[in-house]
Amino acid sequence: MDAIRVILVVWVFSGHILAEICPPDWHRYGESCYLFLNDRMDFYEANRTCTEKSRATLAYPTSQTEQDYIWELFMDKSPTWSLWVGCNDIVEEGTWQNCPLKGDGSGAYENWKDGEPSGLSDGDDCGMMTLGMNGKWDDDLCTYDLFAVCKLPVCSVRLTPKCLLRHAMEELEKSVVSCGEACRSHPRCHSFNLLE
Ligand SMILES: [Ca+2]
Ligand SMILES: [Ca+2]
Repeated sequence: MDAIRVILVVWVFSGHILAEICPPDWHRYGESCYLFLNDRMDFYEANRTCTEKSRATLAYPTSQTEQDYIWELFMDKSPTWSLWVGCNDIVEEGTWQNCPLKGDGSGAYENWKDGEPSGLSDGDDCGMMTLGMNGKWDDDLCTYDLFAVCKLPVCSVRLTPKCLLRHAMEELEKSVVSCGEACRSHPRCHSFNLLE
């Protein structure tokens, strides 16, 4: 039984705790979880890999702070290649999915390099954060092998509280409040952990 070390308790309901967590090895930022894919792969395989992992999607930032966070995740790996951003105009040339074009009036976040997406040649249909331009977006061939980051919303799970009091497990099925009360009843208990 693994201890869940970081739990954001947002709600106590019917003796259960609603906790928001990310899968193991994923990074939490805001209300989302992120996973860096260590192997380089083309856009299609990167998408497929994200979908196979907890039904995630290829990450595309919707704010500058999220762009910065994803970029930092990437730069921590001392990369030598660029990173996919989950935007493309594969279905219809010039109609971009997930990423708005400059000045489209939507007000949605975009980070295109000047003059991009250029779409100059067939197949320049996939967005990437370019290493040489500090993460600015460019459209290029979807068949390049690049790094990628998957994203999914934090998972809400209900936990039945079990208390670890004074290094002894006590299963208190009523609620997290029971753990607090049990701790208070022990003269030397100053805190308790919740185990799943
Ligand atoms: Ca294109
Ligand atoms: Ca381009």
